[in-house]
Amino acid sequence: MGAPHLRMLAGPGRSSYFFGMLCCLFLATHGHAQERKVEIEQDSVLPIDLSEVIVISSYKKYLEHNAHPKPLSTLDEYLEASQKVNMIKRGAYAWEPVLNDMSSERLAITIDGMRIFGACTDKMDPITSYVDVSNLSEAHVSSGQQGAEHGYTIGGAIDLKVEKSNFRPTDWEGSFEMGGESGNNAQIIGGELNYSDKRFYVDTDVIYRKAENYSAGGGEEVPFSQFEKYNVSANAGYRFSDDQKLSASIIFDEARDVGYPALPMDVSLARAFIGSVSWLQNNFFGGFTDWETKLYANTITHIMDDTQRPDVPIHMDMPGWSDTYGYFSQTKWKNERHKVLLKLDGYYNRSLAEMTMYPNNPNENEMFMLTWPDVRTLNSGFYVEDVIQLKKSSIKLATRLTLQNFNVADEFGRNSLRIFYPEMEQRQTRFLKSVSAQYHTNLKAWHFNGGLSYGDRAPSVSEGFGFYLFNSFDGHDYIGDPDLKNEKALEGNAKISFKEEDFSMGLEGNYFRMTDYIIGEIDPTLSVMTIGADGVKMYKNIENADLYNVTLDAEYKILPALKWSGVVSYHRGTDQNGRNLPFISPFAYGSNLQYTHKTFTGALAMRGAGKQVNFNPEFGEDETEAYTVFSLSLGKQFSLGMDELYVKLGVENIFDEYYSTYSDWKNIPRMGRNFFATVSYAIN
Ligand SMILES: [Cu+2]
Repeated sequence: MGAPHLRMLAGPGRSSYFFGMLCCLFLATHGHAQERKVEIEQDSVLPIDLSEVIVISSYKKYLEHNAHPKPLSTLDEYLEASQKVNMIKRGAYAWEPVLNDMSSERLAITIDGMRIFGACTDKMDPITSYVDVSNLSEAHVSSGQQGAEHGYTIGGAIDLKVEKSNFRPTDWEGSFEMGGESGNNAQIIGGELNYSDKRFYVDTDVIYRKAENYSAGGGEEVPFSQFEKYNVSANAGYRFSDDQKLSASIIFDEARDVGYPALPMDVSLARAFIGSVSWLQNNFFGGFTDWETKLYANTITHIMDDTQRPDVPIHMDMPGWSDTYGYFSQTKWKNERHKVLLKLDGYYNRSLAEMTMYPNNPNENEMFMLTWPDVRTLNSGFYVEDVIQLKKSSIKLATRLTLQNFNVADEFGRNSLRIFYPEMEQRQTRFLKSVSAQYHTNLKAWHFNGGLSYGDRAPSVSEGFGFYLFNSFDGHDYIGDPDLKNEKALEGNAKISFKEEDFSMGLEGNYFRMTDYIIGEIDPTLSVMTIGADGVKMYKNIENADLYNVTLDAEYKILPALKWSGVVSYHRGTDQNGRNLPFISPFAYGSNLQYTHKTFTGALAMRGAGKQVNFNPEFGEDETEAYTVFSLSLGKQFSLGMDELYVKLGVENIFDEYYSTYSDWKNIPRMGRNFFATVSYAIN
């Protein structure tokens, strides 16, 4: 099963030695970075869904898919390379996924179907920061209500699939990997050891990453961009009979000394324990099959730290905790015409965050606030879908019904919010619904997909109950509103594609008409809590928001060994007054040329974006300049008896361009020219 990889990345000193050595071995490079190529198996899961599958690492897999430009990339880099996902960056670590111009609170992000919620009031710890490529086999990206299987959502879902040997008769397998990068002196080391037979399997892996401050194009160092993290995980399964299997999984992830150059604070500790037990039975009752039930629990601790920063006007301690307990149970049924999935799920989450301010003057009192007032969320959902096969086409109908209860458990926290909302209740219940219909048909090489759907969502903990959460992007303190209405979205999507052996092309678009869109609006009557803040915003429902996304992609096999792919995309987001919404991508493009011959691969990639014309200063945005960056990578595989050695070298941002993108928090620049090297060794 997949072995973990380690890569060794080189820093200036150590790396030059390392690179020199490798360069003597061969001169090829392959894939590189910015436009990391992602394997896309569109339509392979359910032909009807406009989903994208991102194949993540695993030693074996990147031999199979040796297109991977940089095998020991962070998970964030893998996601960023996909067509549908963008990433908001506050530093070099823990980027926040964006899908259809929507991020955390509008997405359902799961690990093997498990719900996990970050413990940071400032979004420094998206779920994706608590796993690593060593744990995962792939990420499934579903757009809009097509992601409703994983929970209520507006923008879509990203389900991260944990890699498992899964009773394959592979016996013992292991691998070792090292990587290095010159741009931030990163070092990566990892290993995997697995045993699997028909009755039993156990998989273990570990990965460690350490990076110093990175340098932007031109060589300028970006202070507070360092990080250190490690991740350990184990999965095991036991087969009781042909029909019944039990499996368990645990992931431990810890990051320390993580700098967030775009934010006023760093993180001294971010830690997660993620555990689950599953029961799988092929035959359920009646004609139902594939009955899977999972129980899970996870706990996250997040400690922010401003002690490394110079000139802090007032020192603050800001810890946060998030614990989630949940389950799901699902089963399938099918005949010639129908494929049905039924799923029951639920979770209980507790989110608590505090802020203590320590005035410089010892005669002043410390000030204590609950920024998340111990909010307990109980969510229960029911999901059903039916894929109906017609003569020349198929239709998928799906619905999710959800009951969501909030309980603001802390009295001090409730009383703080009652300053603004005197009538606020301790508990509230919301009923959420999603319905969707997707259609697919084809005529020879032409395919058409189209869909219509409706969904809504409850406010997030911050939107509903946050108390003076400072947003450094627009310089405002944010206060939640417990009485917010649910946000609703009517969504339409369509795709026309053409597929032949050597050439394929697709034009895809979607449109979200949102009502009661939740966003922070300035309240001039309130005064700020954070020293230096420009004002206070309250979360509000605005009348409407309209979001459009259009993507055109193509792939052409120029020669049997040479393939070109390219993509351009356009996005737009406005409210009822035509006001630009924040974090909407400008026109963007990418192009990738890939050479694969026997054990050798090479890739040359380009990626860029136009000037950000539709920005909005109210949300802290300015006009981000256009950019284009190039990268190159070369890979070669060697067989050493039964074992395999895989080496990959590359350079990202070849021309050392100084740039930032629309999703870089406060325009922090991206990394400049970055050489990387990866060595993987697999023992069979
Ligand atoms: Cu934080």
